[in-house]
Amino acid sequence: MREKLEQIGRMAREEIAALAQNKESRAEALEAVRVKFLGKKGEITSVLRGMGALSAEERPVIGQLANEVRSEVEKLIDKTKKEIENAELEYKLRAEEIDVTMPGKHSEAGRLHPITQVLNEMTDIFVGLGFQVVDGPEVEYDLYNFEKLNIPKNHPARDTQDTFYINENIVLRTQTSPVQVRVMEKTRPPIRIVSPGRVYRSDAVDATHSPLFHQMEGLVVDKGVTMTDLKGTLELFAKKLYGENARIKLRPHHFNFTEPSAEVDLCCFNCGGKGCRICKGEGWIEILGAGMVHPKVLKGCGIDPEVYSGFAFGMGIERVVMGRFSVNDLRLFYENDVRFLKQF
Ligand code: 2U9
Repeated sequence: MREKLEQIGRMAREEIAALAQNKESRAEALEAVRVKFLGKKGEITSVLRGMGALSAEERPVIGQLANEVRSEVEKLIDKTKKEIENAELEYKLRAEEIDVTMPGKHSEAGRLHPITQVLNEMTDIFVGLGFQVVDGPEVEYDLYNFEKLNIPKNHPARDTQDTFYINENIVLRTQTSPVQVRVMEKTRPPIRIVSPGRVYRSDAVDATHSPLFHQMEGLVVDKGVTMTDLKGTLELFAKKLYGENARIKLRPHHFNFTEPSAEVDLCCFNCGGKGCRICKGEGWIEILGAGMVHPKVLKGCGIDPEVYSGFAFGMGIERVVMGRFSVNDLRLFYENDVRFLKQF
């Protein structure tokens, strides 16, 4: 039995030492060794079980030897376990090491499209003047897009040459005015709103035309609103957008939805009115259309024109963006060429 125990001790030492070669799953292999020698059915336990057959003199001697071998194997296993754990931790720390001196990975930040940038800037100016921003459908009833704006059935704007029809009664909105109509129908004055957004016209694409473009319209309805309020508001807007020296003038015009109506010109920001390439020698650049809301339009939206009056204006955004960034071809804004868009 002595020899058997000494052999067990030797075998355990050899098997534990052999674990060093086994780089993978050393922890599991060590556990297997523990079970083999120290487990309930292990080698040492079975020797201890057989001690009943020994003589009274041999029993304590072999018992002591068995305990010594067991404690030696236990210690060896514990020591090896710690070594394995340390080695694994070391490996993990190395594998997860971050070299803070490595150059960073550059991720390019996106930016807003130039049209959105200008649209936001214009919207902010009106918000600063107490206007609310409203949105509405881009697919509209012709009732809201034309009829309620005093644009009769035979009007050229209604022609399929100019307007995209979904069916007889539904169009892609050609202006954002139907948004204002919807607000007037639902809201009691005072009303002070702007409606920025996409609009559609059946135009052939060229440097200054696109079947999809952007507009911002505004509407103010209250008691005692006059043309003076319109001019003051637009003058303030022009100064905020083009700088304190900006000047505007109103030219008589005709729109079905406003009476009187005007086109509004901005004194050329390039030459100051002398005439140059930008303003085509005129000294002035047309920037928007405006007028006093037609009494028929107010009435059609449930607002009494005897009590209330209002002014409205509308402008194309692309023209402002082109002027701002000195771009002379509208198509560039829709081609999504990042090399172009990155510049703004
Ligand atoms: C309601 C009543 C009146 C909106 C207006 C204009 C004048 C105008 C054009 C500018 C360039 C369209 O993009 S463009 O081609 N717009 O000239 N728009 S007054 O008048 C309204 C709107 C809603 C209920």
